[in-house]
Amino acid sequence: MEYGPSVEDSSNVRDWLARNPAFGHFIGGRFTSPGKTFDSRDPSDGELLAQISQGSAEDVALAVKAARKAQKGWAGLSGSERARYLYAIARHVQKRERFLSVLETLDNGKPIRESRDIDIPLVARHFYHHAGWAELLDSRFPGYAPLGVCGQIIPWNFPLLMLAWKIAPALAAGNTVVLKPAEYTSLTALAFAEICQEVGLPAGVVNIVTGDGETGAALVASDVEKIAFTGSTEVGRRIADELAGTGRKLTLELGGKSPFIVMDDADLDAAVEGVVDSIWFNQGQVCCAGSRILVAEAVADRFERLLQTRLAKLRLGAPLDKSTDVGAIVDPVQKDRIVAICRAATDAGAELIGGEAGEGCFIAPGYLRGIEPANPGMQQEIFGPIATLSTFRTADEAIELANNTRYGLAGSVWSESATVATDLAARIKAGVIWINCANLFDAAAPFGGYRESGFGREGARIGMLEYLAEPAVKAVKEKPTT
Ligand code: TXE
Repeated sequence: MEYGPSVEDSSNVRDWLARNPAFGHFIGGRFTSPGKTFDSRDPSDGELLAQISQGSAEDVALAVKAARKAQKGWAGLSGSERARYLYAIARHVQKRERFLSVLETLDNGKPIRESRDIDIPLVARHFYHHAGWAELLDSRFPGYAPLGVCGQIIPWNFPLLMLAWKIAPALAAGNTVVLKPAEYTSLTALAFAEICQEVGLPAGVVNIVTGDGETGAALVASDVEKIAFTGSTEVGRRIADELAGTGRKLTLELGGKSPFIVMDDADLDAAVEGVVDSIWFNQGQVCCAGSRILVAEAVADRFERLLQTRLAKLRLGAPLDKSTDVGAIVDPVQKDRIVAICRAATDAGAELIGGEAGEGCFIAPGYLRGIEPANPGMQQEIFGPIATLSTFRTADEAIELANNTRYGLAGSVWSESATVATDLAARIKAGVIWINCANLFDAAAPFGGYRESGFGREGARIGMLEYLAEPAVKAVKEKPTT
């Protein structure tokens, strides 16, 4: 990859990788020796970054054992003692912000501006927020108890941020965890393990076992008290089947095909900028991406002209270049998937504007126009930088199109009228609705979906409840007084 003058310095990350050519798992506070390994590569140029261990069922069992051994002691600390560790983790993440951003970008292919300005700051914010919940635990959740050991399986689109969404509330509530990162992006989770060591987190409170779906399946089959999963609807369904009847707690955050509705009174320049944040951010590899743009017919031509002008200005390129808007897709397998869905969409009559597949893992941002509601491009999650564009005449028609999906994760509404926007927002069947904005996240705002987007919420008070066991109701029969 050719690097210009605005390329972020990656020398300290490369030194760290040179010192760590192969990683073991992080179990009981220490790194194990690497076992059977697989390659972790920079998707933008295929460079080998490190060897990652493929976790076996035995590795998972050792990690669960370490987590179980640590759990009573961790739960026995007062909430404010646990908060001290979470605050320390947040501060260490901030201290290593540049390092973690570069590592995330190298491993995942996302633009450095995004990992530096969005992913890593949100990671720190998530730990700060949940340190607050640890402090408040006894007063806000009297009688509640931690679940025990939580198994957590995360995807590759926001690797360290998804780790924070899982680990921070679990620890605040007094649980210990075994987390499995996605096989494409394990490196920031392993750097996070170092942070756990640096802050002196008691051994076994956080355990990280790397590997692919087989490692994940071993974690699901173990005797942990809860599984928290973020990933594909297909794997989520399999996990739900497996846990059915076991009484173990489960939360699932799965795919989406979220509507992005532009009304005829919307600020069109702002709405076009919203599309950039919504579907071209992170190469469209965002579960809540506003991937179906629905525009009022009266403003559709003007909106599309503005959209094309903005699209032409997006810079596709080296993820470490600070001027890059759209980086690399995480892996060739995912790139092929995106290309295949786009082909199915054009075969079914849609026209693809932009969206050319380039060398390696690059796909230019684009959108599908002239697309029918039943077209596979309109129904399947593309999980790439390709939106669909269609029009509607009335608000009722907009809602009908918006809800014509098996998913229900998010939605975005653009209108200058608060009444119109809030009315539409209330009629979209989705867990998160943004008005005149898109893809804004905060630890204090619960996140999660309905239908095939999964169930359970992450973040805020409701997210804490997903990691706590309700108090038992105790009835005492009083003796009659004589
Ligand atoms: O997902 P998987 P993939 C969607 C998106 C994407 C598609 C496929 O449409 O194109 O899914 O991506 C672990 N038991 N999303 O194949 O396989 C796996 O190792 C337990 C949306 O990467 O679901 C990884 O850690 N775990 C999504 C995690 O599950 C298993 C984010 C996700 O991988 C397992 C990612 C098994 N049997 C993909 N098989 C979102 N909601 O944001 C795999 N895993």
